[in-house]
Parts: sequence; C-alpha cells; structure tokens
Amino acid sequence: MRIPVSEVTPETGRAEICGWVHEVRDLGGLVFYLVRDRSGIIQVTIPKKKVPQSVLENIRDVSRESVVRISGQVKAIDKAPGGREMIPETFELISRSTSPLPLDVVEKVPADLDTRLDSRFLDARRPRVTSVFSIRSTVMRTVHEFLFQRGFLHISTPKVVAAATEGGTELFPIAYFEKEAFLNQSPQLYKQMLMGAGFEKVFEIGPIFRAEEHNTTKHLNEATSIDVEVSFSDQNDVMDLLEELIVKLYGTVAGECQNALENLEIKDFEVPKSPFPRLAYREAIEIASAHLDEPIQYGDDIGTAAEKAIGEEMQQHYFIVDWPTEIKPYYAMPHDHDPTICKAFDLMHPRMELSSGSQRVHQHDLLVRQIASKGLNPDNFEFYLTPFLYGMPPHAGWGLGAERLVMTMLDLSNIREAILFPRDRHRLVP
Ligand code: AMO
Repeated sequence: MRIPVSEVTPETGRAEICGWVHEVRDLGGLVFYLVRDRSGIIQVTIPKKKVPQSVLENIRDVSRESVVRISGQVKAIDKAPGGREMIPETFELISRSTSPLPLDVVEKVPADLDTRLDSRFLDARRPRVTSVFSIRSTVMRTVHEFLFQRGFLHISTPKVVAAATEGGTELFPIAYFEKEAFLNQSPQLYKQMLMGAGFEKVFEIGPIFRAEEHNTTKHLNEATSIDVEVSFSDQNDVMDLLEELIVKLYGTVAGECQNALENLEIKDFEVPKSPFPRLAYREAIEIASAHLDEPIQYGDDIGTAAEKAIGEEMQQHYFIVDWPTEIKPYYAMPHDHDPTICKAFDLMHPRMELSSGSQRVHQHDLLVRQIASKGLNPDNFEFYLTPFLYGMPPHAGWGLGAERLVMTMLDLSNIREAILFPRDRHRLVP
C-alpha cells in the first residue's frame, strides 16, 4: 500500500511510495533520486552493487518528472530531507516524462509568470505553487464551515443571464440560441430574490465574469466571488460578519498551514486584529488627497493610487463606509438622515479592495427610482423587481473576491498567482 512520503519515517521499516522524480544525481556507483508527492520529498538512494538487478534495469530510462513507484527499506540519515532515505527493493517506472521539460520544476531556472501559466500543470508541481493552492483550499473550506455553522444555506445561481447586474460596460455577451445573453457579473440579483423567497441567510461561492479591458495585477476576467446575503440585517451586521470571517480565515491558516507558509517563506504571518477601523468615504478621500498630487473630488471613485495612499496610512484591514449614493449601485440603501450618502461599504486590505457590500433597498418604489436614476430601464429588471412587491424583508450582504483575499493574505504580487487557470485579456488557455 502506497503511503505519502511525508509519512515515511525511519521507524516505518519497509514502505511503498509513488511520486514524481524531482531530481536525479548519478555518482557512478551510487544514484540518488529525490521523489516528490503532494506531501513532500524523500531521498531514494541506490547503491548499484546492493540493489536487485530488476531495480537497475528499471532506473536506466528514468527522466526527471517521470512518475515512479518504489518500495524498500527506510533508514535514518542526517543529510537527506526529513532525516531519512529509502533503499529500493522494487522500482517501477509508471509514466516516463518527456525531456526537456518546458518548465523547470526545481526552480533552478527562473521562469516568468507567462511561461509558468502556459505550463500550469508543471508549475503547480512546484512546492511553492502547491502551497498557495493548499492554503486557498483551507480558506475555502473554512468559509463553508464558518457560514454553515451560522445557519447559512448554500445556493447556486445562474451564470448565463439576460441582464447586467453591476453596470453595463463590463459584460461578456454570449450566443444563447436566438436570444441575447451575458455571463453574470455577480449573483447580486439572485441573492436578493432569495431574500424574497424567505431563505434569510444564503451564500454562494462561484465565478463572476467581468469584461474589464485592462490587464492589471489585481483584475481577472473570471474571478471567484464569495457572496453572502442576510435578511433582517443592516450594513453593520454584515460588516461584523465579514470582519469575523477574515479574522477566522487568517487564524485557521496560521494554525493549520505552517508547512505551506514555510514553503512560501512567510515568517511573520499576522492574524488581523478586530475591530477593523471604519472610515467614512469623506475621511478616506481626505487621507488620499493629502498624499496625492491631485486631490480627489467628493463623488470621485477611489482609484488605485488613492487606495494605496490610504492603505499606507492605515496599515491594516479597514472599511470605507458612507459612500456617496451616486457612485454606488442602485441596490444600495440611502441613509435616512442624508440620502446623498448610502449604507454601502468596501472592505479594504492596505493593498486593495477585497469586498463590497451594503444594506439593500427593499422598497419597490425606491428601487425603481434608483434604477432609473442610474440611467437603466426598470422594465429590464422586472424579474428582479417583482419579488419586491410581495413581501421583501430588509436585507444586507457582500461579495468578497477569493483571489484578492488569497493574494493579499500571502503577499503575492500578481492576482494570477492566486488562481489556477487565470482568464485575462490575453489568456484563454490553458
Ligand atoms: P464588486 O463589483 O465590488 O461588488 O465585487 C466584489 C468583489 O469581487 C472581487 N472582484 C474581482 N476580483 C478580481 N478581478 C475582478 N475583475 C473583480 N471584480 C470584482 C473584488 C471585489 O471587491 N454585487 C456586489 C457585491 C455585493 O454588494 O454583495 C459586487 O459584485 O474583491
């Protein structure tokens, strides 16, 4: 029975391992292989005079990154990784790798990101890359656990839709029989309709599609959104939930992902402290304006340079609240005391925005007016608006970008490092 190499110890005695040949060193009478599986690396030492003839025959044709199955005795040895080595009794070449490799898995030859993404299956064999995705997996598992523990229902909503959610310009049109259709930008409208269905607390983790034209280090054309919607809640309730989730995710990674963090050479992994400061939009643009050559005008969006300036001042996660109603989507609820500002928020990491959310408008007439005031036609939103006529509870929610979350958590320089097969302006394969 095959066991993961990380479980092979000097006490194991005889063991069988399977994995990829990470490195080969042939010193004549002695051949060393490093064999790697998802769990780690083990040294396999072949003293040519002491191993069976069948082993010698089988190692002749083994190239790097071939898949092998080896069984043998395990011995303690100081110099090898993990303080042990295996001396093979059987050696099977399961799948020979072609040479040369399009990408060096042992990272001796550096490769740029494009080359790595072209051969992502090989790139993902590198322990650093495996570590990013094992941490991402832990994060996603913890999101599910956190929300299930709080009574959320998991939902899946259509990705092929008839209308824009977040605004018309960033839509991908698709051919859908004789109709015009689009890839969905956000589950927003469906989350809200399900509040009308009485589901009360829902979450969805799924793809969102944005036809952003610009190739940046923090935008993807297909991203993963962690979306939440909660009835009988306001913006402060869901900000508290989001903050609690972020702290929980960092805490879980700190506790469970030590090896992966070490592989990524992250030594000072800090769990953010709550409460996160809450800056009013007005204060945020004042901070940004103090650092920028051109001040931000009230009503301007907070762009990349401003985000960076505010982040440097804040040095921690923070919320921006009380946004001007005119620059947030129609579904954000205006404040009672001053309808020019609304109950929308952004959660910011010092490097960038991670999440947007709001308390939503739940009154049909106000929602129709707000849709029209954004220059949109309410008739196109009939399927969404109708549930607001038949008993819609007050509700609030947010969408959190999974790739940005992982990118900022692990201090990755490009969002493409946080997704297996990124989609951007120039990349549609693999
Ligand atoms: P928003 O459009 O701000 O809000 O998106 C929410 C979060 O999703 C992530 N995100 C992206 N990540 C990578 N590349 C992109 N092109 C991209 N676009 C968005 C970001 C962002 O903060 N319906 C609202 C959410 C809500 O109010 O519930 C929405 O979609 O991390």
